[in-house]
Amino acid sequence: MKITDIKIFVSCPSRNFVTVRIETDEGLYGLGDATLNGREMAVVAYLTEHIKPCLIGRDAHQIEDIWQYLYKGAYWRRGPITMTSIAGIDMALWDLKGKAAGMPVYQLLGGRSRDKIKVYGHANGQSIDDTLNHLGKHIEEGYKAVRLQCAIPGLAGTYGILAGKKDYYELQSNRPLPPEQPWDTNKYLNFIPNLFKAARDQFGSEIQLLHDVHSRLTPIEAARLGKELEPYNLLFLEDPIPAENQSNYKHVRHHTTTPLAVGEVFNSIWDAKELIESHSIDYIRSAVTHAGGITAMRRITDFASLHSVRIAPHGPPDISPIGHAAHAQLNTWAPNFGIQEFVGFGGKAINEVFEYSLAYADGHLTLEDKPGLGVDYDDLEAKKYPYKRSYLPVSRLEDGTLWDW
Ligand code: CS2
Ligand code: MG
Repeated sequence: MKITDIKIFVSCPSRNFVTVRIETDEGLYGLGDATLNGREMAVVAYLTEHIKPCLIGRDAHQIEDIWQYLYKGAYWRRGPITMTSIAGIDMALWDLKGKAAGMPVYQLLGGRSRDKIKVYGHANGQSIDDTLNHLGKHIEEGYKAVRLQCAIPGLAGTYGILAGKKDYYELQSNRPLPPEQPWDTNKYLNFIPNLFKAARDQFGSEIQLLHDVHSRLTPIEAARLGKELEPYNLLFLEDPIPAENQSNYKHVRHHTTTPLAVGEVFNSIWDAKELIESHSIDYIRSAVTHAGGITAMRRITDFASLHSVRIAPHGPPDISPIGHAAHAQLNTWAPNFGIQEFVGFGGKAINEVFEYSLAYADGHLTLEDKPGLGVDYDDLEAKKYPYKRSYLPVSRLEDGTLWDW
């Protein structure tokens, strides 16, 4: 099965998505997600200029060799642009292999380990009451696990709580440059335990709760937060500190029994190696779309399982339904699956452009058995939704100092 063409599409049916379509001489095509939020066009250039010309004419069945060729063969290894580009190609090749075999990708990985995929949703609000109302709605919809984020009193704007009100695309409609948000660690640390206390007081101990720090703390601050949240029994505390220094997680770990999760910005197994080997974390949150595809995530998953670490793939709205479908295939197989982040697919336009065989019910996703990833992409329909330049915000302290993500 020879690769005859590789098409790269960019569209914005509510969010920007980069979609890879590998075409073959057997008439089959495979689809992959290569979306990197805020850096979409850099990935498009890498795919168009540096990957596509090297792959035309190769055997689409040689997934491993193509992965090694794009990773080891590039000389300049790793990095988000390279690894997201490799991911788009790798996913499309797994989709093709599944279609050629007449089997869903999870069968090729080793078969089904579970019937359905447990997910966590996001509850956000401008106040504790607001956030708890949103949590209540999730519980009514059957969610067994929910992430809580709340506006920090005294801070004008908090990342992650805009859902249902505005998103950054709207915020930027007249000025497509990175928005800026204030950050104050003291206000944050003094407030967050109150949110979780209120949630447990109102909803009891059954519902699993999570929280995302977005890497804003130092190790000792994260240790304090982890300790103060222990009475509220979180499923995990996500990205408490930046992870460039993998050994920093040991400090947090040694001070608290709150489980820790990290990995959404990782782009290779090497970013997680020490964290996993030293069992400094409980969940690895890397995404198929950003960590080099299914081939790479299968390796990360197996490596993590040796160290009692479970996978909890990053599932934001800035991963396309193709990336979510790849996660569903991986999660159906992975013996050490933990939980999947899932906030829905954001509406009508997405559903006109993408087809996928995933359905939410009662706190879980189920995957319909279809060959490959079980997805499709309508490139003509997608033309109605052209790319819109957009950025994630940056954080600054009150005195103007640029702060960590
Ligand atoms: C978040 C994301 O889903 C998460 O856990 O951290 O919203 C993240 O900020 C975005 O995906 C960045 O593109
Ligand atoms: Mg996160």
